[in-house]
Parts: sequence; structure tokens; C-alpha cells
Amino acid sequence: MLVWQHYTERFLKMNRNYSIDIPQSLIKLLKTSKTVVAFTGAGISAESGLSTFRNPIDGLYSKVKVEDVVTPEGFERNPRFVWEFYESRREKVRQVEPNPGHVALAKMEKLLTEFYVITQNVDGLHQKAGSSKVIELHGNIFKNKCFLNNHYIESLDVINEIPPRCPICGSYIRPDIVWFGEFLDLENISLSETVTRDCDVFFSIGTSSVVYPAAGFIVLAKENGATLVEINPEETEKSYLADYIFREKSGAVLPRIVDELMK
Ligand code: BV8
Repeated sequence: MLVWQHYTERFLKMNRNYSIDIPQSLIKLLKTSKTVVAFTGAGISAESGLSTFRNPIDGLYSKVKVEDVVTPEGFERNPRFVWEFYESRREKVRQVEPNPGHVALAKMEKLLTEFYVITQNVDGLHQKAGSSKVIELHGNIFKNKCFLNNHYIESLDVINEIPPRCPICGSYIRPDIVWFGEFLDLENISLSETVTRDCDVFFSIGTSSVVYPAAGFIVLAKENGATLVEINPEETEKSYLADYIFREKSGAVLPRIVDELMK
């Protein structure tokens, strides 16, 4: 992009009348679709105030080593450190609300025939916004299980040790989320594959598209004939596959798409 184009675009965005153009071809396609999927990553929660992972300035992975906090080996080396890393994230999630991007996806579920959210996020904000068909590929930060036997921990009443211990087997309790090197829930994978193969439109929203097998669903959708819509202020590793690209924030684009769908 030429320098003058860049600054013109930035000026237009600062201009109050700037409105994101939503192609009518996309709206027509959505209205005539049987199945639509929204695949989301940390970027859709950024406007709620939650950090993303790989932003070099303030991403979570710029503050800690991935291998120390997002792997079972890291937990075994220092369970207290990992427990406190996730406790601090849980505290932040408790303090935020879904943003217009989450709310717009919840509205799309009501406006469209069949609509699923496949999310890599563990913050539960899609459900809080009203989405009911949400597949949490990487788990949920408010759920817990024990490290050795995956005993599900319903509630953490009395905590007299950090991390707390499993009442059944005595091993440390950990967040029920998927760390690197761990398998995703097979039911989630199978359902995600089915709806991705079937979908007519696949939105890829707020994800750098570098984590697998999750990012593989973008390719699977394209291979099965879906129209791919990427919503991300930055280019991603899968941008080359997209039929529509909105280099914008999801909290700005998604409500505009809902406005057009309601006309
Ligand atoms: C597994 C825990 C089998 C939860 C996370 C195939 C090829 C290559 C590697 C592999 C492969 N298969 C397996 C691997 C290994 C590995 C992997 O993918 N490595 C990659 C990094 C090379 N995968 C695994 O280990 C997976 N398990 O495959 O099991 C197996 C078993 C043994 C051995 C081998 C295989 C498990 C993956 C799950 C890992 N768990 N986190 C948590 O802590 O939250 S990953 C972490 O990355 C999060 O879960 C996150 O959801 C995920 C993806 O990140 P993003 O959501 O995309 O966030 P990111 O910051 O990267 O990007 C944000 C984007 O938002 C940016 O593009 C930004 O521009 C944009 N944005 C910002 N603001 C906005 C916005 N967009 C819109 N609007 C805005 N306002």
C-alpha cells in the first residue's frame, strides 16, 4: 500500500462518518446459507479488554515463556506459578463483559438458519453474550480437573494449598484447558469437523491462525467449498485463502454485518 493511501485510510477511519462497507454479495450469501460457522481466537475478546497471546507488545506470551505456562511439563516443574498465571487470567475475565463482536455473533445465531461458534478462547464470553452453539476447542478457564487422573472438580470450596489438591486422588488441580502437546476433546473435534465441512460461509475472526489442529478448520472449510471471510486488523497465515477480508476490528465489522442482515 502506498504511503498516501495508508494515511488517507487512517484519516477516513478517524472521520466520524467512516462506515465499513459490507458487500451485498456477502449479505445475500449469508441469507441464503444453510450453515454458517464463526471460528474465533483471542482477537475477538481484545475489545473486551483481554490480552491476546502473540501481540509482541502486550501479548500474554510476551510476558511469560509458553513452555513454562501452557504445557503439562511447565505445570509439573512449577505448579504454583502456572496455577497463579491462570488465576490472574480468571480474575481479569471475571471483570470484563462481552463486546459488540460477541453480541453480534449471538444475534447472527438467531438471524441465520444454522450458526455455530468454534472458539479457541477459554474466556466463556461467547456464551455470556448469548451464543448457545459454542464449541470450546481449548476448554474453559473456569473449569478445573486434576493433573494425574482428569477427575473433574465441580467446585473449589476450601483452598488450603496452592494449587489445591484433588479430593479423590490428591494430585494437583489444574485448569481444564488444552495445553500444547495435549489432545483436544475428540467430540469437539468431530463436531467441529462436521459443521465445518457442511458450512456455506466460514468466518475466521481474531486469530493469528498458527495453532493446530484448530487452524486446520480454516483450510478444511475452504477445501469443502465454503466462502471464507477473514476479520482481523492484521494479515494472518491464512489470509491468502480468504474470499472476503475485513482489515478491521471484529467489534466494528460484525455489528455492521448484523445491521445489513436485518434490512
Ligand atoms: C495437539 C491454552 C496432538 C489455552 C493454547 C500441526 C502443525 C504444527 C504444529 C502442530 C500440529 N499439530 C500439533 C501441533 C503442535 C501444537 C501447535 O499447534 N503448535 C503451533 C504453535 C506451532 N498444537 C498442540 O499442541 C495442540 N495439541 O495437537 O495434540 C498432539 C499431541 C502430542 C504431540 C503433538 C500433537 C494443542 C493446541 C492448544 C494449545 N493451547 N492455549 C489458553 O491458555 O488460553 S494455544 C493459544 O493459541 C490459545 O489457546 C489461543 O486460543 C491459540 C490461538 O491463538 P489466537 O487466538 O489466534 O491468538 P493470537 O494472539 O495468536 O492472535 C490474535 C489475533 O487477533 C491476531 O491476529 C490479531 O491481529 C487479532 N486481533 C487483535 N485485536 C483484534 C483482532 N482481531 C479482530 N478484532 C480485534 N479487535
